[in-house]
Amino acid sequence: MHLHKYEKIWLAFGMASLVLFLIIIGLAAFWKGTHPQSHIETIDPQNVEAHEAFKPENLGISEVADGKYKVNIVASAFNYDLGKDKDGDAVKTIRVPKGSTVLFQITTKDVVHGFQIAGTNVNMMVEPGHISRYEAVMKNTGEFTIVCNEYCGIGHHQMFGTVEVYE
Ligand SMILES: [Cu+2]
Repeated sequence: MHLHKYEKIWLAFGMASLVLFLIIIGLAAFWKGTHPQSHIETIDPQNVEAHEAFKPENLGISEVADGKYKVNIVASAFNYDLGKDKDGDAVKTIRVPKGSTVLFQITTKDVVHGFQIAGTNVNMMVEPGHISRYEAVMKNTGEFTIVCNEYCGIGHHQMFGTVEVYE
């Protein structure tokens, strides 16, 4: 079969772009750790308390095993509910030791929110009716701000929290 010179050039160009895209996806997934959204499990947004993880007493951080933690969060306009401390005040800071594995489980009662821990690989979209999960290893010490990166209304900029990773 005879192929015209220009046809060969375009075929080569097409194949090279495909290979380049696959390399970029591969690097993003395996080197940068980019992950797809994780909201496979559904939940009734009107009644998130019915789910074991989102009962008011189960919100916030809990140690699952040595060096393994679980953080349950309910997002709503314009707050991240991280549970209450022993004085009954709202928790605003989650503290974990360096190198610990933390599973973040989050859902929302109202509108779409974001859950990003700036400076880490944790970045999820939180949609009503879904549970978003991501497990991260906290490799670096410091204070990391939890920010909502999906515009959710007038008080959007007031939605934040802190993750403190200590030595
Ligand atoms: Cu927001």
